[in-house]
Amino acid sequence: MKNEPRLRVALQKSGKLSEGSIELLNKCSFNLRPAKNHYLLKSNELNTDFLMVRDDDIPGFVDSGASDIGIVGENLFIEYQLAGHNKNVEIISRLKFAQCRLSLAVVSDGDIKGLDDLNGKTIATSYPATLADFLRQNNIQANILVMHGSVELAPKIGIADAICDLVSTGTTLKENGLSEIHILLESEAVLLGRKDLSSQIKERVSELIFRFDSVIRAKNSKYIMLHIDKVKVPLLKDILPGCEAPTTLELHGYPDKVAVHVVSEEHVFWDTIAKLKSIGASSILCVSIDKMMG
Ligand code: PRT
Ligand code: ZN
Repeated sequence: MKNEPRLRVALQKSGKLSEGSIELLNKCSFNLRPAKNHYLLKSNELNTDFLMVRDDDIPGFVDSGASDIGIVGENLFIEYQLAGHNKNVEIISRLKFAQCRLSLAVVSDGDIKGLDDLNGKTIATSYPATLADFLRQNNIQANILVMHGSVELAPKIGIADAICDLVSTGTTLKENGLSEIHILLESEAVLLGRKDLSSQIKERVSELIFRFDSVIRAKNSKYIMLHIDKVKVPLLKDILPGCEAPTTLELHGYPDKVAVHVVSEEHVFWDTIAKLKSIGASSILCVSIDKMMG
């Protein structure tokens, strides 16, 4: 183990991706405890070093070999590719957190109502390559003003007519008197990897992706157990997604009833439980799953 090359993973040090990245890794046994001035975290798990950097540096780190893999928002990777940098890096896994969208937004009570009205106007953004590509594809002639933060301020102070920025809940747009008029792309956190990883590193990356997938699949899944009349079992598949072929066990002393065990990979809400009860299910147990392996 000592002579093996260490797996290098680039993570965002602080920001909207850091908490989700650390939470996911810690559920995979890495036990990371990031601190303010720690830029390099070492773990014995899979012989891994974590490089804590700004997200903007991560695609380049992976591309150049400074790290083997890294977690970024897909939006940032698309920008990196459209800016013409991508040579040796690709998305190797989707991580199902930090969901957001890159949208065009305009002053809510202003003159711009649709895409056509953007001709001749100025749009502020931190994603100039993605915006330029969109404008080109839609035949819109607009100016791009590059800002590295506080993009929502631009229309207010008169330096732009519209913005192209990330939106999650939409609260920031609302607070700044802006309304979304078009979604350019949807994004989530992704794992980037270099295309020419050595076989030793590739093996560990595959193990890491296996662990990520086990945790991600388990996140929304529930293990459900219930008792029900045998004849009602076919009705379960309409209520519980994933219940086409449930495990059933006979209940001692109740020949017409069975215990049903099923993993549902979709959210189980209170109304799901109410529907189960309405077809006569009883002794319903709904259990969170830690990891789903295979
Ligand atoms: O310092 P560093 O360069 O590392 O971080 P950063 O400031 O460049 O990035 P950061 O932490 O803001 O975002 C990192 C990544 O998180 C993005 O590239 C996205 O992939 C993802 N992400 C998910 C978001 C959001 N949700 C998000 N809501 N990134 C930014 N926002 C901002 C958005 O720019 C806007 O200002 O949050 C505001 C809108 O949020 P709502 O909820 O009010 O709509
Ligand atoms: Zn950044």
